[in-house]
Amino acid sequence: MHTPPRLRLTTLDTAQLAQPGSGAAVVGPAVDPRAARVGQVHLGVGAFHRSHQAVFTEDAAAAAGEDRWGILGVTQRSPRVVSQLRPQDGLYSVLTKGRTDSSLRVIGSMRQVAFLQDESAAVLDAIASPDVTVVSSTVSEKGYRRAPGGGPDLDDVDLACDLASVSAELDGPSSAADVPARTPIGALVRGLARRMVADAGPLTFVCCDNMPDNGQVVAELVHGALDHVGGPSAEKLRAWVQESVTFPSTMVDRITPATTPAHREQAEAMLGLVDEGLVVAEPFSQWVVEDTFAAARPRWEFAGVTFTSDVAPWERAKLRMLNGAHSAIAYLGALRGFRMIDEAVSDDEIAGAVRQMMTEEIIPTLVAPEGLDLAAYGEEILERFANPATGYTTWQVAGDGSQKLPIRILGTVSDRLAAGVVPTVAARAMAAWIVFVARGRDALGTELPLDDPLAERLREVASGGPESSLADRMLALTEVFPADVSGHDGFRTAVRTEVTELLALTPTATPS
Ligand code: CS2
Repeated sequence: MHTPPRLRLTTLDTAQLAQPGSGAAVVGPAVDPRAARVGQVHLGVGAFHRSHQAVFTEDAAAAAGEDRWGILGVTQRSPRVVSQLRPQDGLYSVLTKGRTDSSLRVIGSMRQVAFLQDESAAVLDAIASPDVTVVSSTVSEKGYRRAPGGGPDLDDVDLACDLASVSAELDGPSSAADVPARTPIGALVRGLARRMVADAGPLTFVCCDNMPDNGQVVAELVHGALDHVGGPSAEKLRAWVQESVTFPSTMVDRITPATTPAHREQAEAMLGLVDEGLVVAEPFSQWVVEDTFAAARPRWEFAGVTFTSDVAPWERAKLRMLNGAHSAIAYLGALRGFRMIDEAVSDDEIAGAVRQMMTEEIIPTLVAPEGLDLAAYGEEILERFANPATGYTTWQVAGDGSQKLPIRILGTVSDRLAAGVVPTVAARAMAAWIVFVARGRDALGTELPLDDPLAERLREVASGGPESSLADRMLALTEVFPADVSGHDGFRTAVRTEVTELLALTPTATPS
């Protein structure tokens, strides 16, 4: 069979695609990729960044007629994205899948890609370049290497190694400064040191991960990390960062499932080119950003981004309503044997429970952001989840529960307990996670993956005693449950009851 050529600048020229906004189902970039210079460095160039911020940045640059907002996308976990995008001159497409229609758009804003471990110097130099005034990140909750109480985890060997190299950056060019950076925060701090030495001016760091007060979280990590830098110029660096670097908080939202071979086939048929960097997303896309920039930024407001002086109500509503519901559906659905989120949400019992959690347990803990009707927001979220074309798996959302659940569900639980009410549906969702971890298989007997940075510890605790005390053993995990939640008798009882019920739903493992 004839394989079409790969997407790259030359084949893009030949394809002669329509312009975005033309209404065509397949469109080309909104900017001329050849003209765009790098003005933004992004740490964590996974599917989400490519379906979300990179598109907003491209639209903003196009609307403002600016060619200075190309992106250098950095990957730190594996070189895969580099091997997908470099042979394509940074080009990739976003396949948008609504309930009935699909459309495809080639994005031209990703101008360079780098694998941190191998190309550390280029990344640090970019952070130190006067052309770059924005560094952003999507490295997932666990990528920040945060200590349980906040601040940098200095027991993390990679982060400690990065911080040990900061003073070498301050001493100017030396062999120590050639040690590859290993972590996002480490690369940022080293890059900032290089930037101060180069006198390249102020910079804004835009965190785009699903964490409350995400800007503040990174600010604390960076300032905390700097407290551990020694040497004669360390104090100067601390003062410079304080003065020259801001960390606005953001709320980001676009469902971006893992790309499957079927998506690739569909995209190839639409584009007539092979795209190894393809990402898939739902039509909805939202970005709310705190307006505290230290230097120039893309005119994202031209691309539909909301700027506000207070992102917190937006962030909290999104994390608790959308992500909280997503996680609840993922665990309850996976245990029942549903592989897809849309299938799980079409189950009346699951949808009913999640709707009840939103209206009775989550909404009372929220202050509605201006112009947002929370009840309608909840329904819109359930509709987005029910879009079968999006194709998100329960297993994917179920990953990293130990990192996600404290943020997504336990905040609601704390607030409801403080108000004197035991949130029983949230207790069921937490119980579903506990049984997901402990049983490791669904109602049909299929094995469930435990993809979590604490997997080993979770397994150890889950299997460390009889089922009758499973709920209590898991509730005692201080890495996950805050004391006000685990110490609450009413909540413990609710979780115990739900765990017993859910255990009865799933068969025990057959000894191998
Ligand atoms: C999801 C999110 O994978 C997950 O855990 O809940 O990534 C979700 O799809 C996005 O936050 C939507 O904006």
